Amino acid sequence: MYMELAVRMAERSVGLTAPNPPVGVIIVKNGEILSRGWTQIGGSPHAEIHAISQVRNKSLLRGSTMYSTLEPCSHRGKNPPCIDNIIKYRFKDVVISQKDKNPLVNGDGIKKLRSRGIRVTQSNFNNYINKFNNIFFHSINKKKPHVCLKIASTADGKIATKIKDSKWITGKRSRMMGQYLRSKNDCILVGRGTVEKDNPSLNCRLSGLDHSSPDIFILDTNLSLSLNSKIFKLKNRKISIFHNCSNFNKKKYKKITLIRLNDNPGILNIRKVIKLISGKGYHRILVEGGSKISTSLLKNNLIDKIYWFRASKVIGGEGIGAISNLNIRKMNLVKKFKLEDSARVEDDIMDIYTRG
Ligand code: AOF
Ligand code: ZN
Repeated sequence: MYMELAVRMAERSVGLTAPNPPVGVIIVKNGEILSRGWTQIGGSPHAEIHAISQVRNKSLLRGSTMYSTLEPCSHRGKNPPCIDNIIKYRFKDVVISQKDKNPLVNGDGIKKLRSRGIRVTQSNFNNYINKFNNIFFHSINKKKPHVCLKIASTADGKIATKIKDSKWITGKRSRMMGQYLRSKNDCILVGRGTVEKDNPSLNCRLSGLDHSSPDIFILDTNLSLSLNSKIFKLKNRKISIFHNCSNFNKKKYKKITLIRLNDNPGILNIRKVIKLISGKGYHRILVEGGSKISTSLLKNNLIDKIYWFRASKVIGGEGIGAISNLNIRKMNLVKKFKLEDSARVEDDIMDIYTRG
């Protein structure tokens, strides 16, 4: 039960902790919860320290049990080692759900706590928390971050009319869900076309979550995007552009980070892009279109999850499809997904697919 609560705490911080993973902690003594903690914005302080800091009378911590969704760290990074405080305040037990597969920790936290007489047990809680932590492990160890694609289309899978009119396809509530998704990811990735045509602000304006608009990555092969778009005027947003240009006016891009890929002219290698984003400490990427980027991610089997919002509207064959040509001729070559969930959202349907 306590680990389940710890998971709830970790869930609070999903999308806010990059480059660190979201961790949740519950501190218990004699069947009573003393404190709760979760990894704070930007990854500091760690969940254990957040939980400990909320117990005013530190002597209460002596003999208590800490439930953590991840092994407490033993290394000194941006934050001091969590185990130092666990030892200092004389915890009796630490229950973890998983070892931290970050090579800097990887069982060392468990070993050091045990060497100081603290009992450490691993309660392999359920697949849910493993899936949760695995996103971080895959990203840091294999440079394979979690890629979630959001599509807002008509019932016949179109994202715009033939003259590229797309406002609005889905309803207000679906668009609010879209904003919530932004808050639960470490960054947003979009193609140049989306910025140019939709002129989105790509932020989360939901009340109480307006501090959780993630950093933005744009693919703009030839750096042809006009800097008059709305997102370049937003305050406090970190924006990076992947491009493939050797000649451009650097001064124009004052606050924007430019990342040049030395690919063939006119092409950006999406595999490289995803790896580079992961290498920068972003483990959950939300892709918000358009069809070019969605198609190339699908082709490369890089999509882990799709949130597909489908309005009760039909545009017809000349509209622009959510996904363009994949050149698939046989059914055994189609891209397969599992339908994880499906819900009605006003007059739209939200289907959640996971990697098949
Ligand atoms: C914890 N509790 O809440 C989190 C942990 O650079 P640092 O010092 O912030 O350390 C980052 C590493 O710590 C990160 O890569 C991951 O292994 C672990 N994250 N550890 O004890 C936490 N978020
Ligand atoms: Zn720590």
